[in-house]
Amino acid sequence: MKKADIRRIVEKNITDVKIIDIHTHLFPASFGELALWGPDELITYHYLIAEAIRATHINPSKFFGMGKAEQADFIFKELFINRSPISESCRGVLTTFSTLGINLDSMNLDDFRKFFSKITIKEYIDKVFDITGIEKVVMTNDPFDKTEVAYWVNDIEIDKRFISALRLDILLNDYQTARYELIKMGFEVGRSLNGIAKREIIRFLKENIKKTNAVYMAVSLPPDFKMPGKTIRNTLLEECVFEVAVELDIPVAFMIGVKRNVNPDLQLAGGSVGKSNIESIEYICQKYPKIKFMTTMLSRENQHELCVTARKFNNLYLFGCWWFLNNPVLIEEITRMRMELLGTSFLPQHSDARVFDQLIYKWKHSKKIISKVLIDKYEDLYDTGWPLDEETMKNDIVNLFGRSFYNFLKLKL
Ligand code: RAT
Ligand code: ZN
Repeated sequence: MKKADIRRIVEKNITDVKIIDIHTHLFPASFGELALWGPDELITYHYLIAEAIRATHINPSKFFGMGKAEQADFIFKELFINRSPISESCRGVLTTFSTLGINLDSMNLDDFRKFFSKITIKEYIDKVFDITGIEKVVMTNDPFDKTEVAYWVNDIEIDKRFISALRLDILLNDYQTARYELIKMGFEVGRSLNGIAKREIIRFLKENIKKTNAVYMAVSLPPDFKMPGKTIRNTLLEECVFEVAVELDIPVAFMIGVKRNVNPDLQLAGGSVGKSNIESIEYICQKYPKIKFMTTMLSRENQHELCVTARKFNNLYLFGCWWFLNNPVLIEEITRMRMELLGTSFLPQHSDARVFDQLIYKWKHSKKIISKVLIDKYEDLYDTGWPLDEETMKNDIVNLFGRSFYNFLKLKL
């Protein structure tokens, strides 16, 4: 192999690779209104809502008082027409449209909407999977979300490309609400978190994992999350969630560092970031070697110590550049650092897509950066005199885009 071949090999294999997107908020078409797609959903993504309210100083309640199409028109006019759409979220919308073959010259949202009026959601989902090379997406399944729960009935048809993950935010971050809901569902959880309540919560978790066929349990946590320590959350984690994780051999995903509702007026867009405590991760990985912990952290400041911790514990699997980290400058920095400290034993990216269309840009943008980093790394290897081999490089890429997740879960593709 010549040095000049490296770029071609990496780019070809990254173009062809099948992706497993391990954290999204997508639902199959059979979940009705929960399956979001199309330009109005894309443009009213909460990342863009935050940018539009900031740029225009519009009163948030006035903004949220508008209908979906009106909100999309407002954001499009303010962020795309009155200003250059250079932020990552704005650029994402344009990458999505142009990849779909929509001509952007008219700069007219109504023209772009016409493309979507001629296609059904089922056709569109197939098209997006096809364009992106995505094989599977992992959903975020909230057992306390009434709209979603109503769809999980026996004969619900689940498109095989969608995998479930049981989300535990309400249970672990708002136990009083969860307890109230659990009682309504018929679980015996009294005022105190005693032996009976713990057994009932374990039963609840196991029933939901079975019902949805979940491949991992997940929770997003605030920056002040600390383990060990006497909190309801820690008791629930150590005495219920971890019990189930061991018994069913199912991983637990920790997404740490989100401050919810820093500005409640912004609704979903009102969440922020804070630096978290790495000792908690050291504690759980050390104390529970049999549990597989998937982890991503939201602050840039946590990334280096997280990589170092992953070197110490092979039950810790790092994934993705989450939310505010999903910007080119940070994806590149974090991916380089992870490769330099962990080789290929991590998963560089997940999309966090809420709207199908987002899969197109999130993966297109990330692939370009991961490709650039890999080319650099292989060129550095080449310079040592090491004989690079195309099959091994292909295998690295397949692992980085999802197979390592399947291996970690011991699942078959
Ligand atoms: O990225 C997002 O859309 C956030 O709002 C969150 O959903 C976050 O990804 C999460 O899963 O909590
Ligand atoms: Zn998410």
